[in-house]
Amino acid sequence: MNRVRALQPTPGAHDHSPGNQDRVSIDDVRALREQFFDFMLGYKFAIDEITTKINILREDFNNTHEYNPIEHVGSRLKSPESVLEKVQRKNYPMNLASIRENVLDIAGVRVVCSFISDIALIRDMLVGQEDITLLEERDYITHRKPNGYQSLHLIVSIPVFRSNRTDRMPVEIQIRTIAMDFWASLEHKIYYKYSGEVPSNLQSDLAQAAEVAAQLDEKMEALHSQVDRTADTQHSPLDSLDLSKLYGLTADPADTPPGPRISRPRPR
Ligand code: 0O2
Repeated sequence: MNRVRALQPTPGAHDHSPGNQDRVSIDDVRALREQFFDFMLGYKFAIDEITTKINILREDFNNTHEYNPIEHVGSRLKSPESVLEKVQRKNYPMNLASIRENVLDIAGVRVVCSFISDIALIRDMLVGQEDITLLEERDYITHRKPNGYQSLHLIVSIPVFRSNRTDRMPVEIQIRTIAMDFWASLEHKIYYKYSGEVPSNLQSDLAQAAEVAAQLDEKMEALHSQVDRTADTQHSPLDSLDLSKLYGLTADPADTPPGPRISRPRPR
């Protein structure tokens, strides 16, 4: 296994006392740690910015269209070990400037949608925002990976307003359906269990499962658009104006007339 190379200290931060040219002092280590913490904090703020944007879209979309295309939003900040492992694997120079320039997935946000058509919807709503710049796009849905992986990956940059400066930070946004997410999380576990050397029978089972997941997505999409067409014709102009959600109020149960609970067996 490769050993991760150490991060180079800030130039000029060495202990230069005689005989100590190559030794790193405790102050160097402390300074490096603070620098790295500040560096990573910027990515954490970038995740917060993107997550807020997605939550706003979710709430607004729900309000405007009475439909919520976002099932789940998750995020992760790449661990220092994974950042350093990637720098080493890709042979990038081991310093903060190089990491900033080359490792664009330190901040990661994952959006899980209900239907395939929601993916483009979310993508366009995010990329269309004034302060978001699209840096890179990888469409693993149109071009499924050989192992079956499907997802839309965007690398975007957004401004993060710090106390003394504004930094434009990259964020990797992965957008996928529930079925794609289900597949990817299992494949991820299998991949790590076998340290990347997945036996060929499992590989072909995974590829088959990815095909089934893709077929399920298509089927659900078709059902969804049928239901959508029906719902369009069933809107009542007498719908009441209910602002309770806006103010965090819930209806007083005393206002609800008691009635029998009717439970119908679900057809099997
Ligand atoms: P984690 O734990 O999700 O952060 P590289 O980082 O070099 O491997 P690259 O070229 O930067 O990859 O980007 P790529 O392949 O477009 O996307 C990398 C990320 O996408 C991975 O991050 C995974 O989250 C996801 N991904 C890509 N391919 C697969 C796959 O085959 N299976 C699964 N389950 N996920 C995949 P990390 O950092 O590897 O992992």
